[in-house]
Amino acid sequence: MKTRAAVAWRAGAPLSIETVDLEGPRAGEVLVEVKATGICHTDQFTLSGADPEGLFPAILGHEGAGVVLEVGPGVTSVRPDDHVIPLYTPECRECKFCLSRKTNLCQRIRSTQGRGLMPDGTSRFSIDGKPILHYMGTSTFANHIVVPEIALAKVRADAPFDTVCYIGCGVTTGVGAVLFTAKVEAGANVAVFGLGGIGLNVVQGARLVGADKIIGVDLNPEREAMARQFGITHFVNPRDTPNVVDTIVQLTDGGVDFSFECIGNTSVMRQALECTHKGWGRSIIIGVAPAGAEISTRPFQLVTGRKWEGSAFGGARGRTDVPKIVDWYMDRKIRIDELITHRLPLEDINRGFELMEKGESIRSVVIY
Ligand code: NAD
Ligand code: AHE
Ligand code: ZN
Repeated sequence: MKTRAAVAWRAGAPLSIETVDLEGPRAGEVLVEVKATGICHTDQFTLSGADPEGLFPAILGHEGAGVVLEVGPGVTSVRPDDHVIPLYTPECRECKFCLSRKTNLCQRIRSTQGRGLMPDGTSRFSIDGKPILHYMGTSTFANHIVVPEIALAKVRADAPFDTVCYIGCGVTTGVGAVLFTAKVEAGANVAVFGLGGIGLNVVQGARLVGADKIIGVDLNPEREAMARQFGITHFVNPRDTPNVVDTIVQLTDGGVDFSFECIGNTSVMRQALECTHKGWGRSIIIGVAPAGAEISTRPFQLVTGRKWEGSAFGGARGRTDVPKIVDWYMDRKIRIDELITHRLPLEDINRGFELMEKGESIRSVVIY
């Protein structure tokens, strides 16, 4: 079939709207009509050329929601008309990683996914017979996609596509990092570095579990008002204080119990670790740093009991946890609507990237 997609021909160039050929689903695969997709900072990171795994030409996008149109042979867990969220972290429930119960990082299709290919080593997208690569196993900047069955969470049909698409990455990453990775307890003090599309979801996760102080840190003063609505109790702008770490340590009688880095800046990652409490502080890295970047701190920070950790897709097991997160949104336990600041047609997708780069949006969503 033919579909419309925003194609990334090369790093650093704007996306180009094209008519693309899409082959139908093979065994274990599913054809999905994408109804809406968010634009995440990771899409911008890959498009910029800073991602070591970034391959071109490709169809980016990994924060979508849509409807199943057709299933390939052997598919049993979804059927046509089901509403689904594509998962860049699949859940096969059979690999060593899934069975360990220690991680959400299912590795069943990771190697082909990282090469922009379907599990059989081929692409379903092409233009004039020339293959176009998939991205993160999802490619939600295409109106129609083919994905493996294990990379689809089936969600309730009354949930609106233009908001729950955000659960495909940002919401789950932020809320999940608090609930599933850090398991923040009620009464804990928390610092969140970066109050964008991910950080604000960390903030609302911290509020959900009953954190005490929630300190938001951002260079953009415009972020404070929205972050207060979502639960921060204190706002720190690094431009207004000589030492962010000291400021947070003083606010919390020795440091926070948990911190989250939601930027991808290795200097900030160090601050995030060092503002946690001696003896037990835990700092969770969520931000994605550019190729070749390294983190550093005095080992003494770890000797004295702080822990440096990371979280991908919020530690969520997609097929199991994503439908529950959709329920939390529908039951108004978490908020999404206010975070979707812009809605755009596919033709204007580059504007969504500009808004993010200028710090004018939290999430832009493309509606097909
Ligand atoms: P965003 O652009 O919406 O937000 C980033 C925020 O950080 C902005 O508000 C910006 O003003 C602030 N900021 C930038 N530099 C700063 C600094 N030095 N000090 C304080 N604040 C600063 O981006 P996002 O969509 O929220 O993504 C954040 C990061 O998380 C990105 O690196 C993205 O790739 C990554 N990410 C990781 C995962 C994961 O699973 N680990 C999932 C999604 C996104
Ligand atoms: N390709 C980058 C790594 C990018 C990365 O860490 N991606 C996160 C999701 S970001 C979503 O917005 C992730 O899930 N990582 C786990 C994985 O297996 O990729 C690089 O540095 O090579
Ligand atoms: Zn993302």
